[in-house]
Amino acid sequence: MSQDQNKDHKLDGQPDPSRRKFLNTAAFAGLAGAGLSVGLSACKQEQAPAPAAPAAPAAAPVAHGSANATHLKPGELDTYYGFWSGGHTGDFRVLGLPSGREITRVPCFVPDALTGWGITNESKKIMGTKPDGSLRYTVADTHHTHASYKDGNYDGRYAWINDKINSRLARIRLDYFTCDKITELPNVQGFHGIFPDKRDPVDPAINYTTRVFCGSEFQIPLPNAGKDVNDPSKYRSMFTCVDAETMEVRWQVLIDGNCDLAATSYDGKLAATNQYNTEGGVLYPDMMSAERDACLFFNVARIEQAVKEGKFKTYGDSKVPVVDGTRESNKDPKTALTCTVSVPKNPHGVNASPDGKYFICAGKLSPTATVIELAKVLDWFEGNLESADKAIVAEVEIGLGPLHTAFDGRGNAYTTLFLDSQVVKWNVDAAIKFSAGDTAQKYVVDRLDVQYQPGHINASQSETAAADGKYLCVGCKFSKDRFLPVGPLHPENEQLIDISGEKMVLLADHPVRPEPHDFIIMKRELINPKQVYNIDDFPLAIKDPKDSGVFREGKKVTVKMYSMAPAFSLTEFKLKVGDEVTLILTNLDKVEDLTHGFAIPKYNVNFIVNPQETASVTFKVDKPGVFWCYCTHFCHALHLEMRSRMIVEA
Ligand SMILES: [Cu+2]
Repeated sequence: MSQDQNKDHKLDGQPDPSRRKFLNTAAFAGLAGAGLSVGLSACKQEQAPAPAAPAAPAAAPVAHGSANATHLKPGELDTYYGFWSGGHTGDFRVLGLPSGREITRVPCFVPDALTGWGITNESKKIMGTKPDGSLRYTVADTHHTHASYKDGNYDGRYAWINDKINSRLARIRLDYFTCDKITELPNVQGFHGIFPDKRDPVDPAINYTTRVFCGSEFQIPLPNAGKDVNDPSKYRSMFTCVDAETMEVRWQVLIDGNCDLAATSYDGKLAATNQYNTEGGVLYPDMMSAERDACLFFNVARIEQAVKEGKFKTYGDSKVPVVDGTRESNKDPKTALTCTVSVPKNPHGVNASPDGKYFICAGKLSPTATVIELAKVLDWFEGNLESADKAIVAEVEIGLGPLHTAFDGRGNAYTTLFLDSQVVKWNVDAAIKFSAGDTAQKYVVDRLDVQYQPGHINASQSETAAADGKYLCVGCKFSKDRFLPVGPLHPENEQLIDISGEKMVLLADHPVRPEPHDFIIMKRELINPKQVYNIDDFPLAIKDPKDSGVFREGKKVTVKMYSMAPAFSLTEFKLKVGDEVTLILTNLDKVEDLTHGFAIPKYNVNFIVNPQETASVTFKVDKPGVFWCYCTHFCHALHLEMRSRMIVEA
């Protein structure tokens, strides 16, 4: 273990130097019940204000660290998209950066009152329903979002986001910014990290994302059907591969320990997850008993070959092939599907450096970052490295509670320090030289206080071959005094930092409803959204005005309508109590930004149709009377007059 060589960077109020060593089980167990008291007290020691951003001279071009950097004049557009997870709200947030303005939210896992997500038949089909047609789930916990790659950079096709509660993966089409598929992973609980592959592990012609890897944190009995519930030694977790196009689960790997975050190599050959509970503990102290946990690597090509050769099992009702990635079965490197590289105590976060050479794991309960050289991991799989831990090329102290790492493309890494309430900028090459014995290397370049207790971090284009080192965002878990008080529930604080110079400069705070977890930031020119739908993409579309009308087959009624500002095609439609109605609405307007809504009072119906979009709802007619259906989305000077009478006869 190396020593912290940056003594001048140490903060005041560190009475006990040993505190900067491992937080042992006892120390951390003392926190149980006290919540995050260590984190908060660490923060109190460090209330020194962040360095103020120097004011930019009037009318000068925006300089490094300028407060003006985040201010856009009216009508100016941001230069980056930020894709954020919505946390408990179960959606996908789209921000513009550097302004930090929230532009939209894409509903995925949880119903949304604006768009009618979870109300329309089309969205319910994607979300999944019970036999009675009601939604299977109405809660979610989104954590991680990542986007598809081509040639090592984002290609603007898809983004993915996970739901930890119900182990679901949603895909967002980045042409329309809509969720088009949701997959529930079998055999796992606590689905946490995701990462798309960056190219095919075998076929050099496939230089874009074809798979999404998913880690699962919670070990469970397999199959999880009521047996072995009192025998934690039988609890296991799996690493899952989902097909990026079909969104079907391709395969799973049974492993020792658990999965946390995920990362993929630029050559497509390796995926990895950091593991914080290699002990397989069920109780809190058990999960922290080992001094070292791991970064577990998956040899993707070998796993797929094993699946092809039928070397797999299935569990319970699931048909997904599960290969054996446990340590016991993978001792011979030349045939191993997995490779375990040890990492100090309960690591959190594994991130791929933009030069493609390293994965970096942060220690969480150890004040260290571990740098693993991927070429050496591949050497191990070839039988040319005497032990997997020889792939570790640096393990350096960077501060207390390191969690996640971002990159600037200039050889520097930026790691959040949860307990220190800081971001530390450190140089990867210097850290490697330091670990190799050159103790004159000053690998820590800068430290910046953040407000407060940072978790996720990401920089513009960070985990791409085009990392540009302009902006860094930090998701602070606590905001405390940074915003107007709004009662007991505090927003979180998303902070924007300028990293274009040697020193980091804090530019802006943004409140956000809890809790966003992870995010990515990409150049705006990589995304090409469409403004108007293609009417042919909707099988139910009412393309010809004369197809509008009420069509009855016994008690089943189909109401076909179209909208064209400022009118619906039917000024009224008649139904009878007891009917089962499917109402289909096509928006025939082709004008950009001309969206209509459709609400039915007392029937719990409201949804929108964007230009050239079709949506439908199905409901039982159970209340007689007159119901004024109206357009809920402002569309025209006569928007208030845009109505249709639903007349229900008893
Ligand atoms: Cu309207």
